Amino acid sequence: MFFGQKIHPLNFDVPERLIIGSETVELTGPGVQLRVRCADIAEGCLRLRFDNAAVADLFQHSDAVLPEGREGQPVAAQREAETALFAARAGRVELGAARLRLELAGFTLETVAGGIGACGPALLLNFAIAAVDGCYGFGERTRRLNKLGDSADCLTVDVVAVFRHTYARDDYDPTYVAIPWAILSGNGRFLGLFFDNPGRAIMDAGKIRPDEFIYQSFDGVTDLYVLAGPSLAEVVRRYAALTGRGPLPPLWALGYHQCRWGYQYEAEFRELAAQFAAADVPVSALWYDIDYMDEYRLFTWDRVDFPDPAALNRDLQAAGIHAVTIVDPGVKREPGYAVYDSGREPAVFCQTASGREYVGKVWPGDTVFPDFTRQSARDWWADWLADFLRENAVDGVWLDMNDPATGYSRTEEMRFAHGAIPHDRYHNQYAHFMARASRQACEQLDPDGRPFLLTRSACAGTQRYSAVWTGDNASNWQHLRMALPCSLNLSLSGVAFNGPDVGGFMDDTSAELLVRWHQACCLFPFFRNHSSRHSRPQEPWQFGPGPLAAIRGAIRTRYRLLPYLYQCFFTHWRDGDPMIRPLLYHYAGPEYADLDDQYLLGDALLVAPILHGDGQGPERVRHGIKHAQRSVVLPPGVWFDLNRGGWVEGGRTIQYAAALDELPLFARDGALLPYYAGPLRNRLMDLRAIELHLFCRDQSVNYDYVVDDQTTRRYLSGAYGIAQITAAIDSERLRVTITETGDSPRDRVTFTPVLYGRPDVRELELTINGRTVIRPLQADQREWLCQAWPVRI
Ligand code: MIG
Repeated sequence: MFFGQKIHPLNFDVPERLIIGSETVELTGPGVQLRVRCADIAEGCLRLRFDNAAVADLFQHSDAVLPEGREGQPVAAQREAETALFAARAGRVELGAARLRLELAGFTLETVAGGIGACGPALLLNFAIAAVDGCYGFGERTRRLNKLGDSADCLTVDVVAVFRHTYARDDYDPTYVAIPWAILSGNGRFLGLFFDNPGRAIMDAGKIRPDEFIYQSFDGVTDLYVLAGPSLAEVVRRYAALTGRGPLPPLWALGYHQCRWGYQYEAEFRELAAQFAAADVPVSALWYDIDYMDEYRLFTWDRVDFPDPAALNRDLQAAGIHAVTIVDPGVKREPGYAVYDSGREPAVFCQTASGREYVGKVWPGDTVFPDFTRQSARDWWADWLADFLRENAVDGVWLDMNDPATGYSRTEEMRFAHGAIPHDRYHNQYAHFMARASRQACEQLDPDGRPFLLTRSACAGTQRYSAVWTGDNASNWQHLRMALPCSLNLSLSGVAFNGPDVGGFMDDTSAELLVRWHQACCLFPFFRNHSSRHSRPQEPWQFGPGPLAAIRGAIRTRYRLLPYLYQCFFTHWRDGDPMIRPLLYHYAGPEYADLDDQYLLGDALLVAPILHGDGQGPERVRHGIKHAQRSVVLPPGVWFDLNRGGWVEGGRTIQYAAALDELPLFARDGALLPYYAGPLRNRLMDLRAIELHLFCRDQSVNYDYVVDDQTTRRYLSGAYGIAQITAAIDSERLRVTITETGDSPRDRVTFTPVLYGRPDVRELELTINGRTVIRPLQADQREWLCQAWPVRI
């Protein structure tokens, strides 16, 4: 088997007969015996379960769906001529012997003739998609946002190990993350298909056969969850409700992170902190890659290079910098090494079919792998990890190599539950259970705190435990451009908290690429500069003062907007909306179907970064300075150009030229952007003084600003308040009201309005929690900006 190979639809046996029971429909024929059941799961969500008689390992589902979504209410099958009909609450399902028709929220999807089949334990579902005009989701993918004409192999792999010679291109498949989730669009409506099967599966959206969407699992039971729209937001929110929304991280995790494979000595970390201070660039965390360990032994430090890691980390913390360490799953197989010894007796490691410890070959040499699928192994891991974090004052956990990477040892021989369960069932979920065990460690350590974890591999549902970065990219423009659709589709696939290695991991970056990468991703949920030890160093100051100033500008933009990023994260946790969104999340029209070189943060901020280098695309010389030019699709309405100042008419495509230190950024009329306005000092920032930037030309503003403690888990039980903010212009007067409700002390945050309005507005009427003041507004010389007004009243 090599990648790119598929099962040919012609090799599938197609059922010929339909036997309708009360809750079960059997589809049978030569070589095929399938059983289909339907259940109501939640509002707008139904499930079809496909049991295949040829499947030996009858596992029901992966760990993707939250426990409350796993049972559901069986829907009775009714006979209607030659068809079984399931009238589920979410929609209508018609099942023929080899035909399936779904109708949910006005979206109809039907298989091609003979579109249900089996080939031994493999299942085939083949839908006609001639009327479908877009396909999104697919988890972490290369290439473009719209997956029509593309396909996805849902198998987690260590990309660079597998695609050693081609990783720097934009077309590898599979990736580190496997999420068999597709969102189809047609006629302005959307429908979601989540094929919950823990094993490998392929989705092909018209690549091998135009106008056909083919799903094929290789084994096991497939639970097809069908999620209704009609809007994209509804589909995405339902998926998030089904598989879990990302919990809030600590605020510092939303800051800027600096990492590099190669940082190796205590002095280097102290030097880095000093360099960030000297460069006047805030940084929230420094990361320890594998070289901190004693010969790659988990939960150890090289005591020559790091004599006292706890003291070092505490010193960093005093400067507002957090410490994150890499943690690989592989444990060095070395009798006498305490971690290995302690796992042998309770047999926490994966075994082969005959019960030997499964041995891989990774960084520490011969390596064994905890069987995270078992609670006892998770407990063992959580104890070790919690002790390690506590003893060394480590704040965050970085989970790598959990695809799982086993080096030259055949991965398939690794089995679970003392060798009883074959590899396939948990391959894609290995990282998921590792993340679950690691989160357990963090919660053990600090039951009321918010852990921060980052993982490379993931499957559906992993967002409940960890953020995801998109793995080893390369320092080239193609990979920068790809970072947008990749993170956007991952965002549409439940993993809101994600981002790439900024600057590129493999190969040498350049000054221009590094700057543009920082600009493109400075408003991504996760923002970390990371590079390989074999590449040219790429900390913000490595290319001299000009590029440093541009990078500093991008990083500052992020810190200024930290309150907005935090609000977007809160919205994700509460409602399931991703933080970054393709424009089609909010705007309908063919011009958005493929648009993936610009994105929205929340529903208010449009980011259109420069994604090409000198000489690669349009450019313009202004005031003697070279500007890279790009087109920006501005949706209808008026937009405020935050880079240059001034309102721009939307509903059209404009050309925008940006110098190296410019990032095209637009706020929509009617938006509110909460800004941090104090000094930027790593994580030592007080978010209780907030500027409310009100974009109010023709539209009024309506915004819920969430107030909580930003550090504990009390928000989970509703301990947060909401400041309801409205702003409207009434002839010469701007009327702003702020009313705090909910479970949080009032008047804890000071809000200062800043109006981006019209020059004829002369007066501010401000009401905070019932108290009103009226003050004259002094217009700035710039006609659109009115003076900020301190508002503690
Ligand atoms: O075999 O720990 O994706 O971020 O720097 C390489 C060293 C192992 C792969 C990760 C990368 C990390 C690197 N790791």
